[in-house]
Amino acid sequence: MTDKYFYVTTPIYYVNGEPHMGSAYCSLACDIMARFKRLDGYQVKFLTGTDEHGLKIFQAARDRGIEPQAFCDEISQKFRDLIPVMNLSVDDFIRTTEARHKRAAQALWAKLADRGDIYLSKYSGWYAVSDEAYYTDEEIITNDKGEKIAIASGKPVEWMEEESYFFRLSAFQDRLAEYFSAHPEAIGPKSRFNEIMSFIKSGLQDFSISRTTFSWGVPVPGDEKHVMYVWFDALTNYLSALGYPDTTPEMQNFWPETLHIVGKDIQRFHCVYWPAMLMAADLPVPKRVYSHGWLMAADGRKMSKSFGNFLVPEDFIDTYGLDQTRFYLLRDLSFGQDGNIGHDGIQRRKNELANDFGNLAQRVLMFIFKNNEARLPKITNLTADDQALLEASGIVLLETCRKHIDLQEFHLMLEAIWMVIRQANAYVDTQAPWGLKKTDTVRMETVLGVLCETVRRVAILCQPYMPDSCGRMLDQLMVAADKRNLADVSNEIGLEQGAVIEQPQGVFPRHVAVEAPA
Ligand code: ME8
Repeated sequence: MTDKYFYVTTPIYYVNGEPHMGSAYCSLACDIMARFKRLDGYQVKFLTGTDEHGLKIFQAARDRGIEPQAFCDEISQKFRDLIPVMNLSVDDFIRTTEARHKRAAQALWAKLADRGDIYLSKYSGWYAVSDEAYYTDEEIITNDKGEKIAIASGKPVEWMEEESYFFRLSAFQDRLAEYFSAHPEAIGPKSRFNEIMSFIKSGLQDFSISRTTFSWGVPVPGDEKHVMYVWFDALTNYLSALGYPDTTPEMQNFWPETLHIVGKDIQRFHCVYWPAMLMAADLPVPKRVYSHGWLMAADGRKMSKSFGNFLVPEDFIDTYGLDQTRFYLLRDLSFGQDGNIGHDGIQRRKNELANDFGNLAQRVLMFIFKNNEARLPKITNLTADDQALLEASGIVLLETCRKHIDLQEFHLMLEAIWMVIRQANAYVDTQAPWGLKKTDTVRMETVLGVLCETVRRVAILCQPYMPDSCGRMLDQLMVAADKRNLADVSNEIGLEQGAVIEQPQGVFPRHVAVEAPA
């Protein structure tokens, strides 16, 4: 049993609309982290779920004319349905309307209240329901229709005044600044670190954490006319799923071996409010929070449920394939930055997969099937060229991938793998194994063997991105199910030399343009 633990979480998605490419993108990145770490010998817990309280959800249910719980049940299920559609290796799905979550949120509240970090006061300010956030006078403007809107989100705001509990965030300013100065790796990408540090240093205000104007929320312990502010409740989900407040084995093992992946719009909640709440509860701060960029829509705005300008994963999966979609999203975009997605892009990347990786594997395996009695080749007497390729695809590549994955540099990891794939394709051209068939079959076998070994290693490393396709490629290479871990990528030859293969089937087809009907 391993003693390495890794806990990766998506944000819990609001159930005010159905899942779209933006939610799929974040969940997919978490899935790649989870799969990579499992292959690297970690015990992994991959958590996702839905955020179901607050005024926004209450109003969405009312607009549909159904009870909030029934509304949440229906939309939450759609997020659950995304799991098989995207082949996400989720271990747990949390809903904030579940008893285990309410219990955890109330326990955390009670702990903070006991310590004197929660107090009752009055709140007034500009509230944007769709952001579930208050804004100051400076943070709003009047638009050309005469409506007051939040500058940051463009969403309408209204004046609200209510009795509210506050969390004493101001008391944690110095501790947060000290903590992050000592642990810069706790916030990624690097560019976001400075943003958070200057926000902390600009002075933290206590923030309102309860509401009395509606009741769709977790009741505040000891004062049931208040419900918790949805963000207080929501952030706690990461602990609820581990069994907090009990000292469960999951709490002990997975906290704080945690990576929260979130959109950049909610990094402040995760990098300032959440760590302060944890510090107040005497709990350690998550190892890392990574804020990714946005998928932008063709209209130049963020793809979002409230703008209704989004694509859904099926728009790509049905046309181009699931693994192609997974590959495309993380290969084409730089994860920390905003980016556009579209049909031209995915067609190009699907063909890159087919031409570079698929074609390499398919022509080598087909040649072996036809010309080497379908036996995986024997590798003998390595030349400098052989060694160069084997070294490039061994430990060096594995270490590069580990480094990129730990920084959530998915596109750089794939680029590093692609450099090896390109090197392998160049090696095919220079070694011309097809010609050796007539002149030197021993050398031919070595060249084909080095290529199969390279494909084996690359397929192992690409499994987190394209689990199904790489699995099929490894099947064709006769790689046993228990020999597909990252530890099986080394400078040693792992190929089952001499094993008999079945007729190879192409794993990565090219994109075929469908003619418009005449
Ligand atoms: O913020 N591009 O939920 P949410 C990329 N419930 N990612 C996008 C995206 C886009 N266009 N649109 C959405 C919430 N996302 C809270 C979170 S966590 C304790 C509570 C992704 O449904 C992005 O990761 O509005 C964002 O953080 C997430 O969807 C949740 O958005």
